[in-house]
Amino acid sequence: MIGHGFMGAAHSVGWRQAPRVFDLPDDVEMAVVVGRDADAVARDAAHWGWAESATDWRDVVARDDIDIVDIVTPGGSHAEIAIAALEAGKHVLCEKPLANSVEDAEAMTDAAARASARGVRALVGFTYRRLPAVTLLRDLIAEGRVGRVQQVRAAYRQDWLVDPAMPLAWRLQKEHAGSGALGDIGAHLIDMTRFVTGQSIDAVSGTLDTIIARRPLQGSGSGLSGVAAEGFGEVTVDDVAIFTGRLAEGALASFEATRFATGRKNALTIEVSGDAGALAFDLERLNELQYFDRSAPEGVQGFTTILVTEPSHPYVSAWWPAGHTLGYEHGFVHQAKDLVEAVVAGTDPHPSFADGLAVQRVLDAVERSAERDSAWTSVGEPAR
Ligand code: 4PW
Repeated sequence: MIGHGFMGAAHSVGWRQAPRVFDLPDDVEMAVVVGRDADAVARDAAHWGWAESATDWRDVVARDDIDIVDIVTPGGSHAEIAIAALEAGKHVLCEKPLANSVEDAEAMTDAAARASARGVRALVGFTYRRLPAVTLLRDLIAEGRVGRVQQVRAAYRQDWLVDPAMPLAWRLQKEHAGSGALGDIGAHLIDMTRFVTGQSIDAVSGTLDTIIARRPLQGSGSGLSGVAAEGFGEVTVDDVAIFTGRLAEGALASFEATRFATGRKNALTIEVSGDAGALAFDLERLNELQYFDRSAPEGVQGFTTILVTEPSHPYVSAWWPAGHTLGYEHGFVHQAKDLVEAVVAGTDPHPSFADGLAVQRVLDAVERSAERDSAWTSVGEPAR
């Protein structure tokens, strides 16, 4: 695993738990975790159960005893590491968003396609796909439970930047993160919309806003918190991204990605409305799915709550008895399980780097739209 911040912790839980909970077709050995600070990465390796730590990812990617490279660094380094790993014949799991630009995402997708022809697999970490309720939502739409999709409403709301004292973390710097709320959390909405509807997003109209343009430099910290150091720096990404998208079969989707939703910590919601029914998911109630069936008798119609905790639901049977709930980390366990199974079976796992590139094209189109007063912008246009 290359990187050892917040996502490093989440992925470590995934690698550790997957072979214990699921009956995987091969062993998982947590071999080595890589970071720039030798002491810090050694501490995390010991804490999370990796056999070794190292400071040079190139040495690790070249090692014969490594089969899978898991990339949990900021987006600016994804392309170089992922392409080197794929070319060295390693299967790759890369955190989202796939890259910081369409150009890098295209190069990665080309490398993944060449690697796939040699039996090497690539997966991009849109982990929320693997929550049982989100997979079930996709399955129910595919079964026709909502009929023709007519509208999608998706929002991802956090508030960790409301405090002006929150320091200038890497997620606020374009060179590391590519974009702000748009790429970090809006990317989840784009992937989830594509996944559950099975449709591409073909055109967008968007607006971006940066509410606090200067912040204290970061002294220490990782994830969504940090401690300030002396001095200030410029925020070079968006704090808020609001956009609409046109799906391939014509439906309109609305998206809001924000780090300024005061009081909302990690609130992701999606609602899909169709001519036969509707389905709604809320990450803060991730063991539930709301379903409205228009064919139910008048007078008893209403959204019903499906508790996605039955052994028949996706991934659930490997965990606890019916009704015993799951949490945030389980998507990472399911991701590790699915990648190991795909590697052993010789199949390409989803979401592929091509899916990651499709998300990147939408992110890029939203930025281009925002630069032109929210003009509707085709996603298929060549990147800037
Ligand atoms: O991918 C996202 C992150 O970058 C996460 O799912 C949540 O928002 C948690 O951290 C950020």
